[in-house]
Amino acid sequence: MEVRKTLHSHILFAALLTAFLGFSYAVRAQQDCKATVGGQSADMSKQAVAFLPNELWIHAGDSITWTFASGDIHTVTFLTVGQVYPFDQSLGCPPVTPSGLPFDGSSCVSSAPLTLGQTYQVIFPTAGNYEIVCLVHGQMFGTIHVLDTTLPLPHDQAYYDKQAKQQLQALLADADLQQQHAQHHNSIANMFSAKITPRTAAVTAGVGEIAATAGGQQSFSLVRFVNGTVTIHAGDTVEWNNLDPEIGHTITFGTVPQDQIDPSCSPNCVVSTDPDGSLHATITSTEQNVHSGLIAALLEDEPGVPQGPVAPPTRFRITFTAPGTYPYVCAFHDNLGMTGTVIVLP
Ligand SMILES: [Cu+2]
Repeated sequence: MEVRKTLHSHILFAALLTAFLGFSYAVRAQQDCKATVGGQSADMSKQAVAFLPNELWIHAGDSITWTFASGDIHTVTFLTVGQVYPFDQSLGCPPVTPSGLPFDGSSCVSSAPLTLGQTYQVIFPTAGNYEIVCLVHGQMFGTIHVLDTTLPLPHDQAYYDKQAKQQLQALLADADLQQQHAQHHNSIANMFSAKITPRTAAVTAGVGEIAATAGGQQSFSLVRFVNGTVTIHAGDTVEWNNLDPEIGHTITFGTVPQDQIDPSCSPNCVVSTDPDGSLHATITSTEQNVHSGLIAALLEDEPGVPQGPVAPPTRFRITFTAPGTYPYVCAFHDNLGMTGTVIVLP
């Protein structure tokens, strides 16, 4: 009974699809390929910002179901050729489209930002080569090759499963190297900062690295404040920077504000700009809420996009005047455990 019902709905679906597309559609077994979006280490500190794998070959009429595998959010999005990459990921391409719709290049489809355990399916009725993008991470993309049903497929599901696993391992394996890299940068930052302000401590908010396959780009991110617990004396300044080419972070003390992109400080304090472009706040009490806004490594230049000012802010400094314990978080990644503490001694 149930089998017949399923079969019936499949035939009905194929008939509807044929009618919808307006051409003769040979009814054949539709394959559903499985792939993964993102991946992470057990403690969530290491994030693979990648489609895994990021290149697949399927037949026209087949579908792909992506399973999201990280606490960090991503989208599965197919834009049309010529469409501008949208700024607000929550709006979709726009709009956010339901799982299970066809994409043939004529109008965009996009999941909402999704996380661990959620799935999203897209059907590809028309042969062609399509780019898959993540609206959260500009350097996370891949290619879907949709071949005519008469052509053989170069790989099977077992191959893609193996590739997904290998690519995930390769990205996450960079972690130890990157951590050392960050610690090295910390000592360098200390040296340079010491020339600006006596007794300046430095913290790296995240480290990342971009990798590529022939089908697109993937990246690794260490989503942690490296040496995030610092002990200083009243009057000292701590400087945070971000060495991740892909992911932005915040340095947030107290309540996370509504506007997470722009810097803010309350009550009775301001975030000012140092002569070198760095943001700078002074905290006089543990009761104050200080938010850096988005801190990122300087963005790459994009062909066709006019040269803008040096943006976004790449460093955040706070001068602490009162002894006490000051916990802080990254407002974007506190769910992944990205936290730190500044201990201010007299
Ligand atoms: Cu973060």
